[in-house]
Amino acid sequence: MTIMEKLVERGALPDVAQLRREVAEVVKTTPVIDIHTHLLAPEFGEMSLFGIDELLTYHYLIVETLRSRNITAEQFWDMNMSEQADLVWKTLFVENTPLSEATRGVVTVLSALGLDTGAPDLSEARAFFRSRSLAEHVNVVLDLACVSDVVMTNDPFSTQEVKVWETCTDIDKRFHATLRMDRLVNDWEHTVPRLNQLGYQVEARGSAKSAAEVRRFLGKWIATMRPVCMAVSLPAEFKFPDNDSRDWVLREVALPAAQEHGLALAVMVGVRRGVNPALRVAGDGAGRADVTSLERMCAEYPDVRFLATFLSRENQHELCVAARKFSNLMPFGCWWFLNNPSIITEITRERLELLGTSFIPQHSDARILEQLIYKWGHSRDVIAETLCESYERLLQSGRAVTRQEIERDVTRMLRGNFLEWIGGLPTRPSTGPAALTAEKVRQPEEPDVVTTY
Ligand code: RAT
Ligand code: ZN
Repeated sequence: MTIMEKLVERGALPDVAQLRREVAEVVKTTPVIDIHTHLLAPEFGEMSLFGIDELLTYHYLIVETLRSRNITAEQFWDMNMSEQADLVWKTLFVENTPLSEATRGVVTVLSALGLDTGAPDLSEARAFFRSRSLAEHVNVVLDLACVSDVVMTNDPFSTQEVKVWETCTDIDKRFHATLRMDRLVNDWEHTVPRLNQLGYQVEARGSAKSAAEVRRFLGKWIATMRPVCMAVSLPAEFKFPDNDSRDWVLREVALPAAQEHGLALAVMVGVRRGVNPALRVAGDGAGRADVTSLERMCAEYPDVRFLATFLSRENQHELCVAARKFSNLMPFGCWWFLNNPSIITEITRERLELLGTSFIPQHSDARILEQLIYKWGHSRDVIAETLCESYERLLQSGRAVTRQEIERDVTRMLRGNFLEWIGGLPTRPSTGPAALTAEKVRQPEEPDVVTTY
């Protein structure tokens, strides 16, 4: 008996066409845990975004509209949301062909929901979304996207969000929190007075007492939100170690909190905020970062589990190499400007070659509910194709895989690695606001700062 005959006897798939079909099916039907989104559960009310107007005014599409139309950013921002959505539709979908990834995404969503992808205007789509109940719609979308769990981005300084955490008794259990650290880590100067207003005695000049106070603040929010992890975006020029307030907050607050509460820290490196401020939420850019800073953090904090993604294409290979050196480092996702089929293909290939299945191939970064349909649909196609190539190469080398092995590999990448990293999904108590937090939440009424995270 040949080796291949032995493998076939054990259920392996030596036929390439069949292998491809099985891989495509497994990747399509394995429910994913979406480890980074900006979605909020329906209980967050108007902060939970869905529908055609939200889809079309997604910041990725705003910049594309401004490139194809003779209109200034100021003129665009002066319009109301439905006028903006009408203009985006007319510009990118009627007068131009929706070839970019973000425009094709809208097409994928419309066709999944049975809506006309070539409509002259938005009346049909608007009527459709008006007729939906949000609760039912969430189920349909999660089902179509095959997403079992959504990880939100939660800002403990957002007055609007805090009100919900304070009062809502039962937040949809499929939606999990992330404690977002950007304001603390990246905007310490403005965060100090805010913490003081909230009753925490913190001074701008870092002291042991200040650090303890901020950790007390985090402890309260960890008890309330039960986050799956903490997360922070970092600029392209991020250095570790450094002599700035960011270094102090990381060393004295964030990393000790990760150790104390056993929480992983997700770092998203390489953003250049406000490259073109006139574009507001759409004005951020990308820059090449220094992966050795992350390596130093992993080496100094071996007991902290890091999830990491870099925004620059040029950092991807170094990230894979760093992950080979540090088993407390988990690469994840193809972030933001990298979330395009050509780049996802390249990054996923590279990761498979260097790390096997020990990485998390994608997150959606969805801000609007229905984006889950396209972001996962498009990424799954690429992940399946890339996996097929790897299995085919393996077959050429003399090892055929079984359907069970394909399922094991895909499940590991789409959910297992994350679950293992965070030690399982936490459960939130659902017995009412009093149980959510021991301490009364004090939030002065203040308009929320508009952020891109
Ligand atoms: O992808 C995005 O929508 C960006 O605007 C950012 O929010 C980024 O993903 C982040 O989390 O900072
Ligand atoms: Zn994001």
